Amino acid sequence: MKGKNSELAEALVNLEEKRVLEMVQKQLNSGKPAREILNQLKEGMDNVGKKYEEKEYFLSDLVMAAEIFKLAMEIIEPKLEISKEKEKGTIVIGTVKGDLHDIGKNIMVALLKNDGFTVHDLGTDVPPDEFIRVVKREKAQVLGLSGILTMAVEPMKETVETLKREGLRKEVKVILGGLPVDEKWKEIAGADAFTQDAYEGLRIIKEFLGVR
Ligand code: B12
Repeated sequence: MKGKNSELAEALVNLEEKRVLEMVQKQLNSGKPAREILNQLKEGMDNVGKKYEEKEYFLSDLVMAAEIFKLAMEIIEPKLEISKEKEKGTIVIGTVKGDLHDIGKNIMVALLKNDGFTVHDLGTDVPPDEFIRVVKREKAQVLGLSGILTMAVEPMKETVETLKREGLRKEVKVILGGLPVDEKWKEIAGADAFTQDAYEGLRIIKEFLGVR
């Protein structure tokens, strides 16, 4: 298992677009669950990030890796299990102000939609007021805030504060997602939950809404 895992991750780290896409297709054809394939790609992305941190890779390499990840997602997304049930609940989601990373958020959106939730994806660099405007308009039960940069904790906090000011905090559950989020971020931002994993995010959101 490990060997195969790292082979796909390795191909992404080496920015071998054709190989990555072929391997994703092959694994899907052989019946491997989308979740396992996504985990391998995420492992590759983490290693790309490390190489960038160690100055072995440049920004252009990050962009390239992100591009390959997106193409792989296009192959995987139609194969995600589609729920027959609809109207499980309404979620507003986006990447917070100042942060342009959206690969992880897009995975979360894909999983939620495939599970039958109504999702309003506001994209990246979303100001607090915009989140709250759409939460109100759509009468959303859950607000999902994504942030990958360390500075994202501040706009997350600001967004929850805006929600409070508008008197909506009690009705709307807030979940944080992204690479740096942890218990401490949850406390600072005043959120209800956090996760670094989209499948766990799906489980938590279902728990919030009391659906299966
Ligand atoms: C790809 C990438 C980019 C791409 C982004 C492309 C895109 N469309 O997203 C590009 C090249 C544009 C980019 C730009 C930058 N990046 Co960048 N990037 C990365 C990289 C390599 C991978 C991020 C990623 O996509 N991971 C894969 C996804 C699947 O994982 P994930 O985001 O954690 O998501 C999972 C969960 O967290 C969860 N999840 C995510 N969102 C949500 C939301 C909810 C509600 C829930 C429940 C769950 C959930 O589900 C996902 C699946 O399980 C990371 C390194 C790393 N190790 O992560 C650096 C990294 C995040 N980048 C970094 C930096 C510094 C930058 C730049 C400032 C570089 C520059 N000098 O310009 C800019 C910032 C631009 C900005 N203002 O945002 C740093 C951040 C440092 C810090 N401490 O803040 C990192 C850590 C690299 C590093 N080690 O130095 N980057």
